[in-house]
Amino acid sequence: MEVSALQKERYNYKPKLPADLNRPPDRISLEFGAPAGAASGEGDLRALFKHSYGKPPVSIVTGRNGMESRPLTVGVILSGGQAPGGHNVIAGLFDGLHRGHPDSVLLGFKGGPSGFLEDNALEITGEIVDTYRNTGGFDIIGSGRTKIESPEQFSAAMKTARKRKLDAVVIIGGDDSNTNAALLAEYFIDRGCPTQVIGCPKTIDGDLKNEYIETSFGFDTAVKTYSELIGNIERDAASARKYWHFIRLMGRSASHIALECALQTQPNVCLISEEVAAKKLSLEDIIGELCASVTKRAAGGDNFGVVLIPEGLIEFVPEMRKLIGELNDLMATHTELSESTNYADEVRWLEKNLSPGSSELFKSLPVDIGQELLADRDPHGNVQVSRIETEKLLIGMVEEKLAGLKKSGAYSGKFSALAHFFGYEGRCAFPSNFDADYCYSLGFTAFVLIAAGLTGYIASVRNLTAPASEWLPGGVPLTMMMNMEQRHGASKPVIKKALVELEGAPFKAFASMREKWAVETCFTVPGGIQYFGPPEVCDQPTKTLKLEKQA
Ligand code: FBP
Repeated sequence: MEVSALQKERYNYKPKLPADLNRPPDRISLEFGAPAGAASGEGDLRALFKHSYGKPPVSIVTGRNGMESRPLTVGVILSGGQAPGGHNVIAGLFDGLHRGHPDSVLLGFKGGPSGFLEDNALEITGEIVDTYRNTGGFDIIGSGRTKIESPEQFSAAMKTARKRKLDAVVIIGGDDSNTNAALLAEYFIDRGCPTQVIGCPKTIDGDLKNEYIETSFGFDTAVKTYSELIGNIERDAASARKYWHFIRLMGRSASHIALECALQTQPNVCLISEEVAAKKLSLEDIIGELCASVTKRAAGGDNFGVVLIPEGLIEFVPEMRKLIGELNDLMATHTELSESTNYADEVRWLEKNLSPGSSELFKSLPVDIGQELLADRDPHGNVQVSRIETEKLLIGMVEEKLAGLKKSGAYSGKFSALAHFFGYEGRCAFPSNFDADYCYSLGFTAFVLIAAGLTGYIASVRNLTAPASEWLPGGVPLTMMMNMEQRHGASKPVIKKALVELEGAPFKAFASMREKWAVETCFTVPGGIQYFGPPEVCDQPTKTLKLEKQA
């Protein structure tokens, strides 16, 4: 890849580290908390994680540790969707390992967990790391969505770990990948394999967070990138005064991205999937809310506006959830449906096999949406929501309802809508200073946890609304963040996804303003991420994080 002027400057950016990490390795020490269990499912988890359950959380503090410095061989895996800052986790890990001992080796497994199973690795040298510092993307080694599930896969993972004589492997991923990290750590201990396993919290969706993980990395940069684009569209909308922009935003399940973007840009409407599910709102209810904003604004002469839609919305609308669930089951069990390429045949077949309510709903959907709902499933058998153009579905339904209102004389405005989807645009942006610093600190923290001999832990850095020097690094046993959930008919240990809390401060802040935003033009234009300049502009965390910490 060609190197831009900004990239050259970013190579020289020195990520800020918490004071407790910014010391010679023999002055970095660990303080252990009280051994702790999971919030729920303790009995099952204790049985599944015989060796790794009930360990204490640790804080990294300043102090003599008396640890002998020795060269370490560590593997690293990037797992799942790209998130800005992944390269800095690797840079922090690399620098930590080399501060610990200059002969340490870092191996990057290529293309995600499959690279680990197939022992496809690259030695990450200083020269390589230097060309990726503070850059977006995961291209240093690539990523993938393979899950380590079967006994054969666990055994292949152990074979690589033993062959490469790995002291540790760091898995950088979301809730599923970190669940995998916990299972792998337990498996290795059980089989006497000395490789430690450490997780790192990644996902732009922001849904890997809890008491110990304040935010997942990548969320900060992604929401700021989308907010810049939304703000620009808002200004265009207010200038042209002729379009309604319907903007769908990534976020597989949770609506954190849409909510943060709404707090940053103050659109006319932002739908929140978790609220739709809690209030059991139907598609008709949602269209009612959208039309109320359109008609009220039109009455004041404003035939323009901006609507934000979380990509997971479709699965949170009760009747759509039921339809998608039935489609998932039918596609998993009937090859005539999953392998068919003729849409008319599929519709005829579905008419006979869906429940009456779902069949009616399916028939009422535009052909494009029907086809998207029948597209290939992800490796877990779920519909790929990033491929469903919910924004177009909503525009079509709003147009229909407005036509009815026009006939009855209740509306006389003009409605011309444009559809957008922002997702991939934000996943590989240059990490904001926050993500650059946070990720580097996470990587360095992972090194300290490895040097201390821990396994089955996730790197955690807290106190993130304070200046980076006051951040608090540490480690949390992965099993502490787990519970048991029904997945594909079986009870499985998983790290709980953090959805938007309707009682949480970010949602309440939004809910207190949205009636005004729906009618008036209150747009705010945040502008692009600033990498150089005063800290008030360059180093601010998200509004979500600030509101959550204030609460
Ligand atoms: P992760 O949870 O793996 O971080 O990925 C999140 C995400 O960006 C979602 O927002 C989106 O639905 C999905 O990945 C898209 O996946 P893909 O990259 O496979 O198209």
